[in-house]
Amino acid sequence: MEDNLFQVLRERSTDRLSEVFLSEPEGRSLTYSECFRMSGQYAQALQECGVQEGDRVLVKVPKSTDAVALYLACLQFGVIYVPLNPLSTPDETNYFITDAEPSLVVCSDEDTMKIPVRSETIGKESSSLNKLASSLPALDIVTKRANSDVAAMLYTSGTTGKPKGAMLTHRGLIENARALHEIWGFRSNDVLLHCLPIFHVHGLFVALHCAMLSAAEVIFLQKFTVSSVIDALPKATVMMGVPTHYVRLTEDKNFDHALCHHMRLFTSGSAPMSQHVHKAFNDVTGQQILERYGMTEAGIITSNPLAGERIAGTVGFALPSMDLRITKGNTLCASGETGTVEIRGDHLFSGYWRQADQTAESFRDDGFFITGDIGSLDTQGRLSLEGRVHDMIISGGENIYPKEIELRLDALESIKESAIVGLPHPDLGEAVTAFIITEGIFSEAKVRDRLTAHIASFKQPKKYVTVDALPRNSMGKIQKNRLREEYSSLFSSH
Ligand code: MLC
Ligand code: AMP
Repeated sequence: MEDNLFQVLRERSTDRLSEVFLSEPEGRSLTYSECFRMSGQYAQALQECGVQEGDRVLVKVPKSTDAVALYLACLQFGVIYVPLNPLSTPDETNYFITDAEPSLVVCSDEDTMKIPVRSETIGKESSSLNKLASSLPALDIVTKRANSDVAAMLYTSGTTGKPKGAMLTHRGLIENARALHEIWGFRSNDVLLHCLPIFHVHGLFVALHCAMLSAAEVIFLQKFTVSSVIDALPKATVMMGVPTHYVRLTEDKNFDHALCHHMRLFTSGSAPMSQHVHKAFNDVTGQQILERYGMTEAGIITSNPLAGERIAGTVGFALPSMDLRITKGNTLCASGETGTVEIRGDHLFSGYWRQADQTAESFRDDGFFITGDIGSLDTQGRLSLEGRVHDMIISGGENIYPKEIELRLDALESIKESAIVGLPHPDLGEAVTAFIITEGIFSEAKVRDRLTAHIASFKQPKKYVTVDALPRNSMGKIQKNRLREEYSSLFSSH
């Protein structure tokens, strides 16, 4: 039974069931016992809907306490939780449905998309799954899971532009949660300020599991806004964010030292944080952000220390349970040398859903996973990241793959050719930029409209730059690095 993540999370709150788990500043507060009752009822409801152990349940809903309870219900009942960005377009959603073959899709009542398989809604008392669940007794038993059983599947894009489902096991999630809980010193009187989306590993696993392992309170914000974070900070002790959150906070005149002096920890990750932002945050608050590095396939991989020196520009040491090495081809790099980051450990995913070839390609024979990140280790074992092998863009902590957008643009009559590049952006870290060669009459508004039907809004190019030709090397390959260099100040505020 120890092998079901739900069991591990529930056990930790045995003595604290009447304590607040999720408190929404504008809404209700749920205690641990209320949340587990809700998840037990959702687990019964899943059963009523014909969902069976090992099935996939695809969940495309805005952030809510219901969504958290549904996640826990899926764990408890032994079905695979597949969260989607609620901004996903019908095109994107249909791809995920075809690929994951869920036996149930859960969306919000506002979602007008026609779902080709059984679907239910949550989020309101009148939503179909809420109504069904509230009419049922809570399931108490927890489905036994084996080490390799998959708890959740999160889609992560690929260089081909087709997202792949990373299968995360109960065991892997338990190990990562325990390791983080330990190294970040979580305790029951912590109050976690939760302003992240809950369809990524960061907001769903890293943040929630750390708090749940101490049965601590979570201030559950619907989304990140500077004002809601400033309002909630006085009650919090820990905040987890992406660099864009800290950039925006630091720039606000109401954000100051007094607001943060009681905080014991600010963590950042999911995207690189510049030394400038580290320093600006430190100047305003007197606090040193703890930067850590993770990815969907592995959870958190490295972290700066809680006690001990946190160095801006490095992502710290490998977690105790993680082996990490830097390689160039088949050679191990010496300290200081730059190469590909490879990792091995119990936290790792068990493969890409129905993609045996892609899974095999991402692992070495000795079990190391090739992350696609480039970095170097110093003599003490601190990792510094220096880029990525593939031309993935990270905008505000969201990953965007150029290929997916280029294929859409190239299919339009007014665009002969395109190259999508991430350019430095003071707020988002990188901003999606389209370099295009136009044909006939080009209208940016029309192109945006056409893309809207296919790709989620956060992936839309922030700027279109019309060029006569795209720079190419002697093999004919577009030299995106030249575009990145030449246009590096396109978004700079100065
Ligand atoms: C929203 N928009 C974005 C965007 N987020 N555009 C570019 N990049 C983004 N990240 C667009 C919307 O599509 C919308 O477009 C407009 O901005 C306003 O939407 P919004 O929801 O009001 O945006 P905002 O609140 O400003 O969101 C920005 C943000 C958010 C940074 C607060 O994106 C965020 O919380 N990001 C966190 C992502 C995260 O948790 N990543 C973890 C990945 S896990 P329009 O056209 O409709 O106006 C991982 C592993 C690890 O990487 O290590 O953790
Ligand atoms: P995802 O596929 O959404 O899980 O994103 C994982 C990627 O985010 C990693 O492979 C890194 O490229 C990047 N990432 C995560 N944390 C950091 C960090 N602290 N600094 C730089 N890049 C990071």
